[in-house]
This record gives sequence, structure tokens and C-alpha cells, in this order.
Amino acid sequence: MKITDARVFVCSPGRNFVTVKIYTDAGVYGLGDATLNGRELAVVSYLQDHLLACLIGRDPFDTEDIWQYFYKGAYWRRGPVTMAAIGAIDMALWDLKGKALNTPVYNLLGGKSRHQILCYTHANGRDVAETLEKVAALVEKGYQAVRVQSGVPGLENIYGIAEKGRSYEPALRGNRPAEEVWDTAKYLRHVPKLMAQIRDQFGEDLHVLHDSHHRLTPIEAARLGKELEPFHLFWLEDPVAAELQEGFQLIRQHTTTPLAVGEVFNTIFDCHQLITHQLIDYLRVTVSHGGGLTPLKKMAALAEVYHVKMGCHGASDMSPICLAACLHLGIAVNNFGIQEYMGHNDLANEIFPHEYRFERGFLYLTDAPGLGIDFDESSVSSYPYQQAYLPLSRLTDGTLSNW
Ligand code: GCO
Ligand code: MG
Repeated sequence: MKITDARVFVCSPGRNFVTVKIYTDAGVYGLGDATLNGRELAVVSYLQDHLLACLIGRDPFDTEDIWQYFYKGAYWRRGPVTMAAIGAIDMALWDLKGKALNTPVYNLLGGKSRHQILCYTHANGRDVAETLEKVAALVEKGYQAVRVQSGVPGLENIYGIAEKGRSYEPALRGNRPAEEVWDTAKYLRHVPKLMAQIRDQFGEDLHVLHDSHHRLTPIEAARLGKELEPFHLFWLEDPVAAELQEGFQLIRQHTTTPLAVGEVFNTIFDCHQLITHQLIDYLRVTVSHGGGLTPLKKMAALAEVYHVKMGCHGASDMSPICLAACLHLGIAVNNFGIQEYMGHNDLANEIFPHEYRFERGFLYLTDAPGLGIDFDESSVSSYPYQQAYLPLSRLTDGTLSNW
């Protein structure tokens, strides 16, 4: 089998998605997600101007060599733009292999290690009372794991909180980022109170997660982790910006609250010390931003040795194609932990028909070949690209901080 064409598409059903499609002389095609929230067109250019033409004539089964060709072959390695582009190609090739062999991708990754995939979604009220209501509604739907965020008294717009009656979308349309004001002291006072009320109302059985979204220093994260210990979190996510891997030693020596990190990581070199020094419990690298299934299965294998479980980033700013790829990996590896599931709006679900489905707290895959997804190309003209940016954060004195 030979690759005959490869194209990239951008559509915006409520938010931007970048999709790669790889065609073959056997008639089957593969699909990959290349969306990088707020930086979409940089990935489109990288694919269009530098990678896609090099695929023509290649055998799509050679996923390892094609991955190395683009990774090592660029000389300029790593980084989110490069790795999202390579990730989309790799995902599309695994989809193609599955379709060509008429088998789901998970069968190529080791088969099923489980029949259902535990997932969590977000409860994000503007205050504690609204958050409690949202958690109650999710529990009603059967969720066994919920990520709990709430507005912080004294802070206006913060990460993770939707406007009234709208679902949360971090990237805002416009030609420059919105600015938010952040105050760590207020946040640190608020979160333990929030979690106390959650446990009070929902008991110990519910898995409770929380995302600090890179905002703390290691010693602040240590304090938060310690104060949250009585509430037995499933995980505390991104307590600090993780460029400094050794910073996690400071957090780890003070708290037994489990730590989850990795949604902004692109290669194993972003997290090898976190794994081998056992500084985290869950690795959140996702299939698209981490360069595809080829490197993700290697990361999962390294993580398994060090008792670290997988919990791939599954926000709605990756398309259903990426979520499907995460689910195929998640059902196959032994050290699966949990899958984030924000879901997508109805329009995105129509444009990307998919075989995975949610039922009472779990996601399920069928035995559809490949990744079990498709893409409606007419969305490109019906819902064209819209410029949008993730916000940025400043401290009360104007200092630029981590969003
Ligand atoms: C999560 C993430 C997202 C990111 C978003 C940025 O845990 O789901 O933190 O909400 O902020 O993916 O584009
Ligand atoms: Mg996060």
C-alpha cells in the first residue's frame, strides 16, 4: 500500500479544529487531529509547508520509521507545533493500518486490557453552591469521577469557570489574548473549604480531581497538597508549571496527595525525571500534542515501570479524533488511570462522527476498524477558521503570571 495524498483541513464548529487526512492507493484513508489551541495555523503551516508532501509514496504501515523521519529528520526537535503536526500524521497512520486490517487500533496496541474506560468530567460553578449543584447533576448522570473547580471569592474571571448558562471554553475569539487577574493567597484559602463541602455532601466514594493549572510555586503546591489530604483527592493536577522537573521533589516530600502532570508536554524528555524519580502518579500527555500513538505507547511503558498511570488530556480543544486515539491507548495499556472527558458540542459531534460512547461514568469503544471516527470535509467551508486566543494571567500588581 502506498500513500497517494495528504491534506490538512481547518474548521470551526464553535472552536477551531485542525484535521489531517492521509489517502492511499488502496482507497482507505486515515485521520489525525493536529489542533493546538490558540496556535492552530502554525501547525497547519508546519504540516502543509514541510511534512505532508514527504509522505507521498511511503508505505503507511511504516509508522515507526515515518515518525523517526519527521522527528529526527527535522534536526530541530520537540516543541508543541512540531509534535502536534507529527502527532496528527502518526494518528492518521494508525487509523489507516486499523482500517486496512479491518480491526480496531487497540488490537494493534496489545488488545483490550479492560472492557470500559473510567472517565471524569468538569464541575465548574461560579461559587461553591453552584459547584455543588453541578457535581450533583453529574453524579445523577452516573459519573464516578468529577473534576471540581469553583470561582474564588475576590477574583473575577478565573481558569475553568464558565459564564452563566454556557459551557466552558478557554480560548476566546479576538485578535489578542484576554487578561485575567490572579491571586494565589485567595485561591489557597478557598480550595480546602470547597473540598470539605464536596466530601460533606457526596461522601468518600466519588473520585474528586482538581486542576491548579500551573499557578503555584512548589512550596505553595506542597501546602495545598497537604491541606487537601483529608479529602483524599484522586489527583491534584498541574500544581506548578512543570518545566523544572526537580521542583516536584519539594512537593512530593511534603504530601501524599496524588499528582497529575503533562497536558503541555510533547516528548518523553519533558517528563522522564518525573517518572523515573517517582515524582508524579499520573501522566497526562495526550496523543496529539505528544507526537502520536508511536511515542505515547513508549511513554506508557516507561511510566508502567515506575508505577505511574496514564490519564491523557481530553479537553474539548482536541477533536474527537484525538479523544478516540486516547481511548484506544487507554483500553490497551495495563497502566491506564482515567480519561478526561469534556465531550464536544453537537455540531462538532456531527462533523466528527465517532464510535465511542459515554454511559454511566465510563466510555466504551466498539470493534469498528481503525480509530472508529470520520470527518465531514464540508465543515471547512460552512464553519471557517476563527482567530481565538487562550487568556493570560497577571498578578494584582500587573506582573505577568502563569495562566
Ligand atoms: C484540562 C486543561 C484544559 C486547558 C486547555 C487549554 O485539564 O482540561 O487544563 O482546560 O486549559 O486544554 O487549551
Ligand atoms: Mg489541566
